[in-house]
Amino acid sequence: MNPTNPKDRLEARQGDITALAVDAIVNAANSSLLGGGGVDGAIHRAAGPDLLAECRTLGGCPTGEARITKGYRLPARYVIHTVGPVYRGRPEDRRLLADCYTNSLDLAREKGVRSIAFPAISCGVYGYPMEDACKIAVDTCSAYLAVHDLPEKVIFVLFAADALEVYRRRIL
Ligand code: AR6
Repeated sequence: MNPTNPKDRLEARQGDITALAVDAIVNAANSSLLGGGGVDGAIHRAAGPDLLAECRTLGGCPTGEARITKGYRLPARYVIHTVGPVYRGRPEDRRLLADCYTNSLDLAREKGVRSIAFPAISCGVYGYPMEDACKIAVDTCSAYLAVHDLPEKVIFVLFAADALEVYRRRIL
């Protein structure tokens, strides 16, 4: 157990997640794991075609679960693909989104990942309100870090300045 405040191991930054030289980046994928738009498209473009070839061997991924691949041409060693819920305002949306974070962190820890970066899962095409999703992301990761030494560091990477502000306020 790490005695420090888990929030000291959380950080929010603005930018493009594909540029980050961390041990693992998380992809907000769909259940086919065969690519798409948004951050998924950006990750596949930057990683190159070998990423899609490995994803094809995985047989998809249910909502809330996660799968891990290599990072290929990315600076990150691994990509963890997770499938967020399409937001419908149901109670299970919250649980499924929290599961995305916990299951991604479990896979990272199994591989000895020290630094991991998350995008705002479900906050684009899948329509999750940023404030609610941020609360779930920060609180779930914070609770996880309170009981695990790995990953040492979790970075939330936000595309937009207003999203960054929402995260910064929650982490303080
Ligand atoms: N770096 C960081 N954040 C990004 C980047 C980037 N390069 N590109 C977009 N974002 P979305 P979802 C932000 O739609 O809502 C795909 O087609 C974006 O501004 O990528 O989980 C999948 O295949 C937003 O805040 O993911 C699925 O079909 C956040 O990342 C579907 O979209 C997530 O937006 C998943 O939808």
